[in-house]
Amino acid sequence: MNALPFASARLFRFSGPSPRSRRCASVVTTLLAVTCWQLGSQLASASIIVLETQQWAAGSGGNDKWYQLIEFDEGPVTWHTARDTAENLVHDGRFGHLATFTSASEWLFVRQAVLEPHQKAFDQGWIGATDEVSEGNWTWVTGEPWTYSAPAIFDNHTQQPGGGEDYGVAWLFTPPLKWNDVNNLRNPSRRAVIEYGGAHVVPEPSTYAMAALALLGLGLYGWRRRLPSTESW
Ligand SMILES: [Ca+2]
Ligand SMILES: [Ca+2]
Repeated sequence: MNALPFASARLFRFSGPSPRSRRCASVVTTLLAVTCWQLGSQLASASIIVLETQQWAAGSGGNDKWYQLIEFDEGPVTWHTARDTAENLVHDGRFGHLATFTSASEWLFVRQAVLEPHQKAFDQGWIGATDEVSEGNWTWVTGEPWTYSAPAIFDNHTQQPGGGEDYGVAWLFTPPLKWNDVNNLRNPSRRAVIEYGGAHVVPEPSTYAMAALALLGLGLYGWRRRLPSTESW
């Protein structure tokens, strides 16, 4: 038998309780804390830029939901990519979806508070409207009834190269802003309008990171407490 296992055991025994190992444990704790914090931030921000976030407060006659205008870092995307991205975003503990407007007051709030501050010529943002299943029968991604459509200037062109115009955008031209129908592939959009509604469903990703950090900290604290103190040597 070679003596390496014994030597390793002795090395561990003597290096554990030294002041140096305690400093190392502190450094490791700090590095892991920073890593967890950064991971949480990255998960929360993904590959989008948030241009505006506003809550339609109940105190102002709203529904307490949050609305965002986002921009994709890497350029225009299809409606389906925007839809899937929206459904993986979380804000205030609520999942997102492409925004739906079922009343004049909801659209007025989002138009004025979220979109008009970022209006831009020849720009547009995906919203949660589509007639991809049945031409001319517009629906919301959430399944809410199509009860309000006054801002829509849909003409349902079907002769465009690459198929028809089956996906809704908020036209970010000069006010009053409208909803237009565009072709998914020919007119991809760099922006999207997100709505965070309903009950709180999941913690923020950063909350998971903070919980992991807390557990890690407790584990390291327990490990350090189990080490013999320097004074006993
Ligand atoms: Ca809505
Ligand atoms: Ca259409």
